[in-house]
Amino acid sequence: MNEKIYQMINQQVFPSAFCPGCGHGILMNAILRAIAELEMEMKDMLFVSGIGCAAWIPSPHFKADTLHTLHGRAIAYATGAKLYNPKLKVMIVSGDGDLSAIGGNHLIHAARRNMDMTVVCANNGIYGMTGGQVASTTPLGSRTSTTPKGNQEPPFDLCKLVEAAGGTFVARQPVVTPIPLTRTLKKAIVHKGFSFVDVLSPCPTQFGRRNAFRTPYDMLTYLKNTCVSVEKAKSTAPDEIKGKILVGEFVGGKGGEA
Ligand SMILES: Cc1ncc(C[n+]2csc(CCOP(=O)(O)OP(=O)(O)O)c2C)c(N)n1
Ligand SMILES: [Mg+2]
Repeated sequence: MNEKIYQMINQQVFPSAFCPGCGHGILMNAILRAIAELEMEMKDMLFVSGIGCAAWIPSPHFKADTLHTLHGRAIAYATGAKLYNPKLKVMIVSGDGDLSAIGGNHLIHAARRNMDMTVVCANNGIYGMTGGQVASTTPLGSRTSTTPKGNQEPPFDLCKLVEAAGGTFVARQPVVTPIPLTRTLKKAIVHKGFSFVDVLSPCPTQFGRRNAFRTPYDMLTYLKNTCVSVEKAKSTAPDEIKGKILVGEFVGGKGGEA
C-alpha cells in the first residue's frame, strides 16, 4: 500500500511547501490512501483546485491530471470537465476561503444540482496563504490579521450549508483522526452525486500563533479534544457538548449510495 502511495506522489516537489505542523499534508496523505485502498487508478481521475495553500494539495503534489485554477473557480472548471467527459472521477481539493467565500456560489449551486463530484475542503478557518485574513469559517472571537481584536462575524457551518443546498453526501472529519478521515473520503469518492467533506486542518503559522497556541502539537491536541462524533453527541447531555465541533457523516453516510 505504501509503495502504491509513493508512486502516486510527484516526488520532484518534495520537500513540500507546507509549513511545519500544517494539517494539509496529513489530508494529502489521506486522500492518496483512500484512492489506493479503493484500488482506483489516478489516470481515471481529475483533481481540481483553486488558489491557496490547500490548492497545492493535488497540484503539484499528485502524479495525475490536475487543474490549478483561478481563486474560487475550482468547481466551475470541474463542472466543465465532468460535462465534457462524464467518465472522469472528478475531485476538487481546495481551501475554506476558496470554496466557501469567493467560491461560495459555485459550491451551493453544484450541491443544488447534485453534480457528480467530490469536494474536499481543507478547512483551516483562515486565509492561510495570503497572510492570515479572516475567513467565512473563522470561529467567533478568533484573532486574524484583519480581526486583531477577535472575529465578530459568525462563521458558516459548511456541512449545514451544503446539506441545505442539496449535497447528497456530507461529512466532517479532522486531520487528527486520519483513519476515520480516510474512511469518510473513500465513501465520498464512491458516492454518486455531490459529496462534500469538511476537513478540519490546523494552520499553526497564521491561526495558531495569533490565538495563543504555542506549538503545532497544542493545536492538534485542541482539535482532538474539541471534536465529538455525531454518534457520541446523541447520547451526551447538551451541556457537555456545548462549544464542541460535531464530526462524522451527516448525510448519505449510512448505507446510502456510498
Ligand atoms: C480574485 C482573487 N482574489 C484574491 C486572491 C488572493 N488570494 C489567494 S489565496 C486566498 C485565500 C486562500 O484561503 P483558503 O482558500 O482558505 O486557503 P488556505 O491558504 O487557507 O489553505 C486569497 C484571498 C486571488 N488570488 N485572486
Ligand atoms: Mg483556509
